Amino acid sequence: MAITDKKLEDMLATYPEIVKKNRKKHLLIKNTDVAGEAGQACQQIEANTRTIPGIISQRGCCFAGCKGVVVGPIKDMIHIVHGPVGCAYYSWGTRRNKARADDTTPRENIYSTLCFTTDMQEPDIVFGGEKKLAKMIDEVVEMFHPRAISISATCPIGLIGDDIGAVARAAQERHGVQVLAFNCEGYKGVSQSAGHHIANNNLMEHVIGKGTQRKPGSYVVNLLGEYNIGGDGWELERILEEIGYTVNCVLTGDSSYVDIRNLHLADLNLVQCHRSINYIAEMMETKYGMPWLKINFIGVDATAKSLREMARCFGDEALIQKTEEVIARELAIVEPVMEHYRKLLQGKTAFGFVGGSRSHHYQYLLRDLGMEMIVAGYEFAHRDDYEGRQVIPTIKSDADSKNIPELHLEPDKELYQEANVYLNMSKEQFEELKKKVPLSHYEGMNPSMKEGEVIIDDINHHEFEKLVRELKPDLILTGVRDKYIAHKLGVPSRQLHSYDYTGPYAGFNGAMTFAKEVANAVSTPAWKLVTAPWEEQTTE
Ligand code: CFM
Repeated sequence: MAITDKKLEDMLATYPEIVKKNRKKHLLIKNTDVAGEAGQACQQIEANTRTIPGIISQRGCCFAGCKGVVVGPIKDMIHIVHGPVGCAYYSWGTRRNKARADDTTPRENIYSTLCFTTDMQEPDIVFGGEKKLAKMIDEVVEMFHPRAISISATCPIGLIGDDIGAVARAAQERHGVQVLAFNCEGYKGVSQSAGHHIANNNLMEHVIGKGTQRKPGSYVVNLLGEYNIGGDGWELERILEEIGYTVNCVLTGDSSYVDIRNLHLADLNLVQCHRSINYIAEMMETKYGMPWLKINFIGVDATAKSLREMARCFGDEALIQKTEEVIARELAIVEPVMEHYRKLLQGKTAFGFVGGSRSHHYQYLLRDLGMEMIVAGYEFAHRDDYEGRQVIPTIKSDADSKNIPELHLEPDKELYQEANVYLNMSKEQFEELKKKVPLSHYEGMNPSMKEGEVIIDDINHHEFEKLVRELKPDLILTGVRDKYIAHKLGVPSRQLHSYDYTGPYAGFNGAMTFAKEVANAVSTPAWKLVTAPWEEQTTE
């Protein structure tokens, strides 16, 4: 069932004029005939701008994006949250970035990433928290001997002006352990996306490129923007290693500080989540010349396609052959399972409102099951995640985006190599390759959606409810908070940040898990027993 412009107008009708005008720009019905301004390939959408105060959105803060998403999973560091304990609560147990026990450090008995907070109290806010922070660093060094330490600042730290950079430098000198200071106060930027950028900058400037150990192997790759939620990264490592790749480092799912230092000692960067990590991919291309390839390992066909594109990058016949062998062997197992669930799910519809990449990636997995995501949106993505990277130069920066520093890097005098050298081919071959595979490019969500489907940025509860009522999807791929709204409206959901504590969903094994869980969710009769609010109402 398609939606009309009129219905979307009705949905916005309840807003005051100024809000209506704003929200209209975050919303479109896919129509290939209407390209964006200035001859762009697809319709323009507004994104990465402030949520209107008073509207409940699904976004997080800058601190969440820096500490919670990018830095927090690095397992051989100690992560210090400099702020009140309430902020630090958000550091524990909220995101399922799984990690194997790290038994190569002196802290071999620790089986989890470690995070502490300075627990800023009122006197610390009044008189400053720098001494408290310095003392905490001394204590964690003595007790845990971490390889490195991160300090992430939460809102009050920026407000009172603690100089966490100076504390970090002094501690680094005292202990000979690298201490990274992240000025990722929650209020910076408009969402967690600002925190991704701050984390990317700091890792790029102070960690990446400092190591000297290249792992053995002819095809050494980094997997960027993969956070090992529910073990996704492990499933991908399984497949990649079987084909013959060496996975140098996964950024940052189950990653270690040591591996991140050696990130530049690989042949190719693979980018799974473009939103959170495209800065590092691009900066490494500038500084080291390392090529990057946008891949998507969510979905059976998408995974096979990405593996084939990777093999093409190396252009090695043996690798191409081995890739085909592994794909064939995996498909023999996966396809019958998918076929079984496809019978239950064919023709069903879904909505997807997740973060900054999953609402696109999961469209492929749903299509493997005969399902279609008819309404899709991101919480905090930028226009390039919707429209493709080519729009980046046209995105107007505003006061919020200017708040986040851009690093201006030069090619490294010793380590820079041409991209074709990384991939062991002539320049001509490399130019040919670029025409065939998405090197240094991401096409965004819009091109993969079908005519008449809805794209909506930073959706709120009112719009969510209206769209559900109008289009009655069979499934909603949700965030942490809107999951329960879906349920109250009588629609099953899968929560795509933590996978409702199952997983993995990536790769071939992940697709089977997802298929089973979606089939279970959609076919349970319980949803028919829920009375949606509008079913109780006789008038609006
Ligand atoms: Fe990237 Fe992520 Fe996502 Fe993201 Fe996130 Fe996440 Fe996400 Mo939750 S890094 S943008 S900030 S894929 S934590 S692992 S699930 S919102 S869609």
